[in-house]
Amino acid sequence: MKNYYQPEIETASYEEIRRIQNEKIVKQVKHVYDNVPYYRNLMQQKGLTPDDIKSVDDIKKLPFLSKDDLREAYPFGLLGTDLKNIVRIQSTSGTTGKRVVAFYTQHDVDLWEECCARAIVAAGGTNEDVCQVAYGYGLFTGGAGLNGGSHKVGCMTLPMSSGNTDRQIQFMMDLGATILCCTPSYAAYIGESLAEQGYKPEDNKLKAGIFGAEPWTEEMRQGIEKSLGIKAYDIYGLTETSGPGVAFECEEQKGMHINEDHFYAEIIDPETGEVLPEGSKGELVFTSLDKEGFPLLRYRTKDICILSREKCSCGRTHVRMTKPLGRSDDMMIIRGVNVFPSQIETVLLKEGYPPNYQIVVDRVNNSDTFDIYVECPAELFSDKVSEMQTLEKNLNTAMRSMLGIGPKIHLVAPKTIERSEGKAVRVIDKRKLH
Ligand code: DLL
Repeated sequence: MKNYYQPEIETASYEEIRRIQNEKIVKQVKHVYDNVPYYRNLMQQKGLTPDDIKSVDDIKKLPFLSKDDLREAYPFGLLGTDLKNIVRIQSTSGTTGKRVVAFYTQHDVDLWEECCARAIVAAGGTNEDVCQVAYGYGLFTGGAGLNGGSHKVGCMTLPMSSGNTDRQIQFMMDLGATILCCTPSYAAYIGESLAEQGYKPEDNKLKAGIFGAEPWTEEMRQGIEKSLGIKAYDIYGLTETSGPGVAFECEEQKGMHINEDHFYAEIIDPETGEVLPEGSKGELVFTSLDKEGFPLLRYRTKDICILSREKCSCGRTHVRMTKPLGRSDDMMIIRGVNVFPSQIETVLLKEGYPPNYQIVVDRVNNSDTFDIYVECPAELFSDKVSEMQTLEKNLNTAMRSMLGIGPKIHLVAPKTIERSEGKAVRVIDKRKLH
């Protein structure tokens, strides 16, 4: 038997989904125009009024929003309603400069949790399940989103948050968790830890995992499925659109269905902004069709992917997206934290180092390693190991306070980092995630 959380909408015909989207977009554009002066201004610059948007086909006329707009409008500039209607905020893992704060009304929280509930049911979840949520709780959207979805499905929810792996394992085994929600790298780590403690995959009661928030490969999926004895499902989302649950995998495990009744997806050429036809690889852009608190129109995710309307055997009709195949900006996700090379450069310059550096990221035993090689200015360079270690330690502290995670710093002799004649290669990402 097929399981859906909201069967009517999840299996609605293409025409029905279009009808709903057309109805919602007209209302939403008016809502944004009337309540978000920042976006009204962008529309006016293009000579647009809400009357110009009569269906989702007209969305392509609307201006884009990017992370830069979010930064400029921080904190309240893109708020879509009176603050008294807001019941919650969530935020990204970036630092102050890069931080995104998203606002939710109760309606928005319900909508978001329903999207997560759809993902849990698609992974086989029912009210008989025990759902262990090991995504971080707090500002990060992972814990809150899956926690809410699990409640809606009626699972017994274990609000573990991330970390404290021994305790995760104890609760998992003692309370008989059947569904695990966390990042894929943490799932792999939990798998390894279970094996180290002498458990075999069949010793746990887990049947499924819902893993996302960072890139992961098919090989990693197979490894996790084997070590935990489960089926591992991908889930996608971003703080700007609400959080996890914008798209999720079904039993086919072949791309993620986008919840199209809430989010209208486009693929654009990241250079020109032109909308590309179905099947093209490009940057994913989302328009939220019915959010009240943070109603972003045409938000550029920077995630590169492909959309497909190929029929899915699960019966869901919503368009599917591939895993993100890369990003059109230089953001890296290291141990779940968003890191931009520009932040690293800022720290180096502030601490008196030249911007000659190289970032090396790798994945060893399913966890990310993060090294930065930095040229030491001649006046600071010393042949005393202890002096160099002190410099490295200080730089590590400065990086940690900017990025939220601490890289291993390697100070190297002046002029030893290769110079480039074209674009400098600042980042060497060996993780082979795409
Ligand atoms: O990571 C929301 C989330 C939480 C998704 C839990 C899934 C599960 P942010 O911290 O705002 O939100 O980061 C969003 O993470 O633009 C992608 O680049 C990346 N990302 C999210 N899900 C996936 C995935 C959450 N399944 C950014 N595969 C996005 C690859 C993903 N990358």
